[in-house]
Amino acid sequence: MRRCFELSRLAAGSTSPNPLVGAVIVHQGRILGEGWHKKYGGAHAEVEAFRSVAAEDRRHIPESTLYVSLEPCCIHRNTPACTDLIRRERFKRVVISVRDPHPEVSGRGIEILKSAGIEVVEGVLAEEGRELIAPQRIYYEENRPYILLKCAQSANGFMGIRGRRVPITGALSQRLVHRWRKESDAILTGSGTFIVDNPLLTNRLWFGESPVRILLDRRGRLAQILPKRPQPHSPTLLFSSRPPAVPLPSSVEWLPYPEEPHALQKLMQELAARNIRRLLVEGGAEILRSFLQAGLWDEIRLGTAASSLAHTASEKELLIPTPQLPPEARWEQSFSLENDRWDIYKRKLPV
Ligand code: AOF
Ligand code: ZN
Repeated sequence: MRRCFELSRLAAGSTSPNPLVGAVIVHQGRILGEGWHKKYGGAHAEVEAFRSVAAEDRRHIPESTLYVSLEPCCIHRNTPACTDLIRRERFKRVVISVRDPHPEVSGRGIEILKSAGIEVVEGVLAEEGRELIAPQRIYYEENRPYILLKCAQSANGFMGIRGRRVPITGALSQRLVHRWRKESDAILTGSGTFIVDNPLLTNRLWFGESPVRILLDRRGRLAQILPKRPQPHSPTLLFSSRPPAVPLPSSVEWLPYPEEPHALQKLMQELAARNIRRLLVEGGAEILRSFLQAGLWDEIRLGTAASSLAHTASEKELLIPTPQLPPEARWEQSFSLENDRWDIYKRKLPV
């Protein structure tokens, strides 16, 4: 099952709105085939694993176990139902980590296999399996994307200096963040950060694609600025309180910033409707605070540099302190990268 998880993650960032899924076919302790769902619309993990089995090994399948990180699907959408393949090839046993949260599949896939006389085991490494499909679970349960807050701070706990672009973490951390961008469906930032840092918000330092860009512009300042700056090709959603007075670049779509107390929730629903399942929030402090206050977060990745932020006496007033971590933040792991330390916190998922 661990191998299934490992395989599934090779497609991080490419399967949305579908989950990451990995599958392994085992016969008498020998792996006959492996596969994972590589891209949305493409073959499912079970099919990929089946196709990878050598012709001379096919005869062993009725005596083999299929390990799969997610309950096999029983609906024909982009691809035929995996339960059909499993029954047709007469697998002996199917070992599953977790049920598919898709309401048309959940539990039905397992029932279909069992009624065909196939032995089914579920719940293997279920905690990790659940974690893998957290974006899909959150979509069905809360109608929003999985929200990952990224934050970089100096050793003395500041994210920067108001109005100035200050690098905090190092080059390797930057590359890692680009990897996280690739693994996300969308990346979100606020107008303050956009104006001061002028970030491209694309993935340039890791293989793979760039996410959709989302700009939150509560004060309606960005429509004027966007056409003056070279824009990347990645599609951009500009949520702004004011309709643009000037033509926007063709890659930019304007959407109204809802004027209501639960604006951020509304916005997350809009993203969910657009098939965004993993959202990376890259500050600034004000945006991070809004997400934290609204309880709209699942994971926090906090990078801390080894050095303190140097500033002049007059800049002291302008230092931006890191928002406080919420009490529900549960530390999960830490690692070092050059001179930076990264701490990963998660909000415990309801079981
Ligand atoms: C599996 N194995 O590898 C994946 C599954 O037709 P689609 O590709 O849009 O898939 C729709 C359903 O399949 C949906 O329930 C989704 O959760 C599940 N994904 N299922 O058996 C896989 N990716
Ligand atoms: Zn399937």
